Amino acid sequence: MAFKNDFLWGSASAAYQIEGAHNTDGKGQSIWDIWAHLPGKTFEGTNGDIACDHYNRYKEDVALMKEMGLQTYRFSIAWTRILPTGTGEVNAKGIQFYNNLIDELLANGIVPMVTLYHWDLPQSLQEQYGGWESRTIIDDFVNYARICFEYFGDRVKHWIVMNEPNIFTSLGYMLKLHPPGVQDEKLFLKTFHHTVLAHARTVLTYKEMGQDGLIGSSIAYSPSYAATDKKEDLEAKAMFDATGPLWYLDSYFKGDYPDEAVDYYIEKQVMPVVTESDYDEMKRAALKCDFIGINYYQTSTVAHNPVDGVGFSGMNTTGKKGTQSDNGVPGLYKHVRNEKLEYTDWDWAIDPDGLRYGLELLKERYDLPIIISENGLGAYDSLTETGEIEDDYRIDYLKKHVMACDRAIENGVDLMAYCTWSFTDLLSWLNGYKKRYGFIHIDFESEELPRTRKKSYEWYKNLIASNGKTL
Ligand code: BGP
Repeated sequence: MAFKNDFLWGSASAAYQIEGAHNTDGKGQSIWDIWAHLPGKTFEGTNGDIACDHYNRYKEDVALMKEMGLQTYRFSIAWTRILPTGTGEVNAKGIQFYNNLIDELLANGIVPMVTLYHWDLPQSLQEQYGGWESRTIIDDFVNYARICFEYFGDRVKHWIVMNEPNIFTSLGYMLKLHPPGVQDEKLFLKTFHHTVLAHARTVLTYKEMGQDGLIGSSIAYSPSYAATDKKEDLEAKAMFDATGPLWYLDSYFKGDYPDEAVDYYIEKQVMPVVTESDYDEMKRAALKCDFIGINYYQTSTVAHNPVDGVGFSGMNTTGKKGTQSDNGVPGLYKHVRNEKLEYTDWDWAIDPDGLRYGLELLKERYDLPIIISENGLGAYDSLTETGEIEDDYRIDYLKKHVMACDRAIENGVDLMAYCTWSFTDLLSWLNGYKKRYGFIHIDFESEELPRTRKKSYEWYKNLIASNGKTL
């Protein structure tokens, strides 16, 4: 296999999806603490108030990681534990929690990989100035990041500034599925641009502080195919790429926006204000990024969509396979089902070779090392009569994706780490607790939240021990 000796085999989580303890030890409220309690916003009203209770059980969880031989654990810091209202006094108990977690990981030989922002914006900043809608967020974010670097930078050497800024801004400002539940394309592009600037200034700050670790951000990446080789489908694919993956990746890792998409947005009168000094900062930061983080779940197959064609018709959050209808942007493109691929119960395309293809495209366009910060299969898991979880489908999914990584490395991709989503089962933002991703099953019906190793746990353990050879 092509994995180098310092390759990191890991697994990932995010604060809101796992920690619980939503109002413990001085933590402030985040936009998700509020949103998940609004009627009809999440699947059957599920929320992260308790989640996996990782805040209180982190030692038990780290012990399971250690036993598995996990080499890196990616988790996020809840801004509201460090600064309950987003700015102001540091909350010592929040610092203490992450110090404890980091120390516990290191004591067990696990490299901490920290995400600074995994969607849980302090509610207070949303109320004060609309959160990501205002440029004020940039300085507030950098202030928060600087505090994290000061407290944790001596031990944390892998930093992911943003998690999927493309998802939280589009679902928050276009599709009305995430807080603040707005539909306004201009605002979506503006908030996304503010994430680019917050990321850029954070990267520059990190380097100016003389910190000696690695820093980047993670984008949700769906490489695309044209549905056919007809001209109109190829054009649709090109516009999907320009307004989608390239818009997100170029801004973060080239310091620029793709011309075709800029022209399109100017004509549509939704192009955000991007000043010369923004471009300058973006470009300087792009040169300082140590890696590209990608979360890979699926590819997109794209077809022509007439001006009176389909718009956004919702996502399958029920887990009933085949209920996802085509979504698109009228006049630009639509996503269609790819008959060559298998789909999950939530209608996500399963496409391991799409990962290899995507990694190679990234190598070609950005030529940076890459961290896969998420990849995994959301599925229903059930216990056998003897209480086991035989998740062969998950093993099969992960195995094929790891093989794709191996091929990409063979083809010249500098892949540093692979993190599965997720280590334990956890809360899915919109799909509740029944869509499971973990190596560790958690019985969310039981107050004790018991943890049980799944069959995939042993499989990943062996894979890590052999550095990928036991595929
Ligand atoms: C990514 C997020 C994760 C996680 C994952 C699975 O977009 O970064 O936080 O939720 O997707 O998604 P879902 O829970 O919708 O199945």
